[in-house]
Amino acid sequence: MDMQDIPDTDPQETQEWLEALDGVLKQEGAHRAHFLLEQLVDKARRSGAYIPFSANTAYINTIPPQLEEHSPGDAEIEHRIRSYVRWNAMAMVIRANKHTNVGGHIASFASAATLYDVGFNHFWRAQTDTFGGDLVFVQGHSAPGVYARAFMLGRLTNEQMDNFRQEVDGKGLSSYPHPWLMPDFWQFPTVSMGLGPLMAIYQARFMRYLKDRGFLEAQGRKTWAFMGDGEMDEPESLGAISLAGREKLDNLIFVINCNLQRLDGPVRGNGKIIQELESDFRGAGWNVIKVIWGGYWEPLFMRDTKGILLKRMAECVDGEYQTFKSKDGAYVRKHFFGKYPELLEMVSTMTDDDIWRLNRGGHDPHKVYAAYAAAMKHTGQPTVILAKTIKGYGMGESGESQNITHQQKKMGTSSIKAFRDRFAIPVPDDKLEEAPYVNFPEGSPELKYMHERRQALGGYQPARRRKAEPLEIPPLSAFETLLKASGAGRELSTTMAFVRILTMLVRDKKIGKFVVPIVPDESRTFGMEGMFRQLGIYSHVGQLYTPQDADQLMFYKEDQKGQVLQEGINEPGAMSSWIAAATSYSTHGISMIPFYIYYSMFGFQRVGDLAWAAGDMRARGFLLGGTAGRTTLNGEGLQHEDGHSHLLAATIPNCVAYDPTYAYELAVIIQDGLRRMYQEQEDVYYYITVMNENYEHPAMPEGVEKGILKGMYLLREGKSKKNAPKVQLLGSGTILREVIAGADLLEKDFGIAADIWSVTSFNELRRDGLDVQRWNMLHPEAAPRVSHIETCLKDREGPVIASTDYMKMFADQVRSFLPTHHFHALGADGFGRSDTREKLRQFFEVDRNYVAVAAMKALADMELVPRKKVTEAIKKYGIDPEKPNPTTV
Ligand SMILES: Cc1ncc(C[n+]2csc(CCOP(=O)(O)OP(=O)(O)O)c2C)c(N)n1
Ligand SMILES: [Mg+2]
Repeated sequence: MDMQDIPDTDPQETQEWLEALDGVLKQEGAHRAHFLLEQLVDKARRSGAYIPFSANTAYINTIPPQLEEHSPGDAEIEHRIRSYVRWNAMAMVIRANKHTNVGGHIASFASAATLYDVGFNHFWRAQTDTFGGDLVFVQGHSAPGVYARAFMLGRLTNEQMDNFRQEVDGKGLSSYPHPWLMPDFWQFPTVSMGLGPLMAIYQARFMRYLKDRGFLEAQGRKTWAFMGDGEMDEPESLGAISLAGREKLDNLIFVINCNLQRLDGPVRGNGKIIQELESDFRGAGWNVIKVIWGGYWEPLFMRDTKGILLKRMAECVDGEYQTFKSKDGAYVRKHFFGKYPELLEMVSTMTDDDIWRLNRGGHDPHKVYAAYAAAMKHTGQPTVILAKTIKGYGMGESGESQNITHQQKKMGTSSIKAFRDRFAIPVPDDKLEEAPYVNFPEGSPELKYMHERRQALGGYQPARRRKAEPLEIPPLSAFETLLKASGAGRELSTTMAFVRILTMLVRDKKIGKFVVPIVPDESRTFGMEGMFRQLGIYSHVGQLYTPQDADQLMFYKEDQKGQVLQEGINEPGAMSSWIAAATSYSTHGISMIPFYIYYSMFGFQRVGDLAWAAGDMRARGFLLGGTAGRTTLNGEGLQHEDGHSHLLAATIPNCVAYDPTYAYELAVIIQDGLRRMYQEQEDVYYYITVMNENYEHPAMPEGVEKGILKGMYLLREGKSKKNAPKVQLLGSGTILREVIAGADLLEKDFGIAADIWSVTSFNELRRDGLDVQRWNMLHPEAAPRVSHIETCLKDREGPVIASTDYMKMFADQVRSFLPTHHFHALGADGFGRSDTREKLRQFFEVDRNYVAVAAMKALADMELVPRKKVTEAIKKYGIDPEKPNPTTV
């Protein structure tokens, strides 16, 4: 039963208890009262009473006025600054949309202006030589407010402001925070709702990891994350809050701008988003600070001795609160206070304007300051500030508190005029329509104040660091054992080869300590459990128990200095950890080398949007898609067998993806990745698939390193009698081995010479090919450039047949660079299923037999062999021509 539903069967007794509590509160204070109440509840529970936990407090500010810390700032100057920022943020959207239709948002920042202003003026410390800086996740579509302030500080020009959302010519400003587009300014992309909150939690956790491992000093740095109340609908927004609570991340502060609206309408019209979030966060172990009411309400609270005002505030739902602020003081008097005669009486001496002025907490800089100050001091828990505001604050009839406000990019002249008057902006009537920017002149107290405040906090924000000290990368020879043949009968998978490489890397004197192995509860799947003991699993509190396997060599060791991040069954969290590590060069000036290994199916498909954000953030690190391939992970079936992660990887412009077959290829790829990302500091990241099929690995042939990196090299030259037809066979990953077997069949059964090419990256071949094609199109009279794949195949005879463990589209990517070759791609299209590898490869038509048949058919099409030879091959290899297409069964 809800508290409100329990009837008061003995009001006099209730009164006595309340008076007793009042006495304690007055004489001994809130802490003592809290203690006694907890004792009472505890006693009742121990006596067998069922008293369900309520995580909610009253619908009032968490910090009572007498405990508010006061801002040392000059409130009047700050008000003027904030007013100008508001105006410029609005003006840049209006101006950009006068002659274009690029869009933008006014209402969100209008509701959040005070929340940002107080942070910029008093709390957010910049990165300096001696201080690491606070990390601030700005709500994506509040970006205009941040630009407006930067403009007033002289960090952005008039021209840039006018080119808001017009980036192509290089003088514009990004629609939202995008490090890819403004690499010196924005640190964190946030506009895909939910990713900001999730990534912020893991940034805070990674900051602590770096401190616990001795990379950073304890400086009291904070991660601040701003988000909308509608954004909290995203599972990603709330999905990791228990981790933050459990790990007691007191370096993390969430500010949720509760303007009660999202894009279409109210967030919780029939409820209260602040109360809902309060219980969510409190239940997850957070310190919750509600900033609901502004200072103008205080005289009314003082007179509310019977709690009727509080009762009214508690019963009113968000839908009503929104409607009130879309009307006027008279409406609020009638519909809010008018419900109870006592309340009407309470406001009888107030004018409608006075009633209208009763403000919300998030618009009161004193309340916001007090909340931020309390959050900064709070220890042992992360803090969430739930600030109640008005969406479209100041937009008046053009949108204030209206359901349409989110997408307003234009305002009528009368609204602009009202905005100007409300915030006292010095723009004359005849200029209103063009909404000119306003600035404080050089030498003015306001401009001085703005600069001084930032100087006191170490410098300007936002700001992003592009590079860190390069690392000294081991040469390829460091991986010598992997460059040699594995030896007769010594079979291993590329996953095992990867673990060997990783083990060598963590032992490297120069870079070993920077390596961050990350797993989502899959270490044993990939044979990495040896690292538990060797490196330790990171845990801020160390290990508070004797592990079950303590007597074993490779026991489950948790350690405050542990290097491995074991994220639990949580791919989005593990990916966020990887992003934090992969951007550490920028956020902390320390290049970390994260290797995140997971089931390839639970990679891009599961966390694709985070992978996209990682590209935007210029993340540098390695993603390892383990147990990859539609037919190689054989027994796990439809949900596990990945035949498309490479195609998804290809969608990310700076993700470099490889599908290697042999240990030496893997070593070459990882060594060069380290060089590119940590020595040359290129803003790319790697996706490498590794498999669980065991086989022998040959020694690296002479001179193939460049080809491996470019995407293909000649593995074996076809040998056959003179004038025999020739084919070019391409393969990647484990299916390369089927291709080799297919070549043997062709030679043995039909006397055909097959050259075999190991294609380590169809994705890279395509990028190179497209680049060359483009250049040639634009330089029609110059000597044409030649792509790597053309260089490899242009003088080679015969059709080209490719087979992979991925969809046909994967190999088909290179088709257009071979205009004169007959090209045929085999691939594993369709839903996977469990069976043996052999059966699966037959089912998906990517095995040796299909390679041979496809080659024969291509030769027949080119009239190099008679058609009946193809039929003969089909028969010989036991293929049923009427077998259904695997994509349809
Ligand atoms: C994943 C995702 N879905 C949808 C959107 C489109 N979108 C942008 S803002 C917005 C509403 C945001 O509401 P809220 O979080 O309450 O922020 P406010 O503007 O009210 O501060 C939506 C749906 C998005 N940016 N990202
Ligand atoms: Mg909102």
